[in-house]
Amino acid sequence: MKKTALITGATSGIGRATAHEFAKHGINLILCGRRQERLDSVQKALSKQTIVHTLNFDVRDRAQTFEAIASLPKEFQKIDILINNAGNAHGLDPIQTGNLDDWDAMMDINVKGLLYVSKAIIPGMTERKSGHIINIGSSAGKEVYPNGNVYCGSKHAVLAITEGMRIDLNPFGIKVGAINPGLVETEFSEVRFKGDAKAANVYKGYKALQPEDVAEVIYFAISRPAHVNIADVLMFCTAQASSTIVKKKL
Ligand code: NDP
Ligand code: 8X3
Repeated sequence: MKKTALITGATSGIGRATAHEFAKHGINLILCGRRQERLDSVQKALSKQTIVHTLNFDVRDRAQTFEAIASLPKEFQKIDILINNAGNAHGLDPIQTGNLDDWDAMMDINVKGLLYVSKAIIPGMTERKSGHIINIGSSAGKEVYPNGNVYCGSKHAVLAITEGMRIDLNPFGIKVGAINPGLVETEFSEVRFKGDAKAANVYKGYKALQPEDVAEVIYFAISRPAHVNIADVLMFCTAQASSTIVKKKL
């Protein structure tokens, strides 16, 4: 029987690549994001391979999130796989000069948004006593780097929440895991630097992970046999050794 996956942040980067990877394997898709034209174009591209439904909502908005998920047509209501991917860094500033709006965005999207989406979907999984949740953390959730303060805090929170989910959902046979990439070449740095030209330099001089590399690992995790749960993965591009050590070809 075909499975259904809901992917947040499916309009770009890792989420969009995961949608493509899942479509290749015939998984039914619920794709989420705020940019409707992007949702439409991903839906159009993947509809030849699988059935796709899109949901436009801001994960920061609790009511919108619950309403969107409650609005799913019958054939999409049984969600087998949840990929909590929506998120970004906003700013890269020392704690003493950090911007409060950036801090709110990171905690509200990366942490509270993930919780709202999970809260809307987990009851169906516990009722059916099956399901699989993958939270997209980060190497920043394992290692704090200079000026990363609040983003790193949000991703450490994602890891703690992942572990908590795995413990609490264990009696229901629900799998929970985190995939934690290092530098991935997506729109992430454009968002972090708010369109500033320095975003273009982040992935220069070495080959960063590509979103498809992460999508393949996510698919690996969700395609293991029933008794296997990939609990935690840290993945870097070969040039990266830690959050602060990247071998550039200069
Ligand atoms: P992108 O900027 O390319 O994609 C971010 C996605 O999140 C977009 O689809 C965006 O959709 C969605 N999103 C952002 N804010 C909201 C919101 N308020 N409500 C709903 N959706 C939202 O970045 P990545 O693909 O790189 O990031 C995906 C995840 O991977 C994030 O959690 C990030 O922290 C994590 N990550 C990224 C790494 C990297 O180096 N790129 C490394 C490690 C982890 P839309 O704007 O349409 O709403
Ligand atoms: C994204 C990777 O190193 O910019 O989570 O924090 S990093």
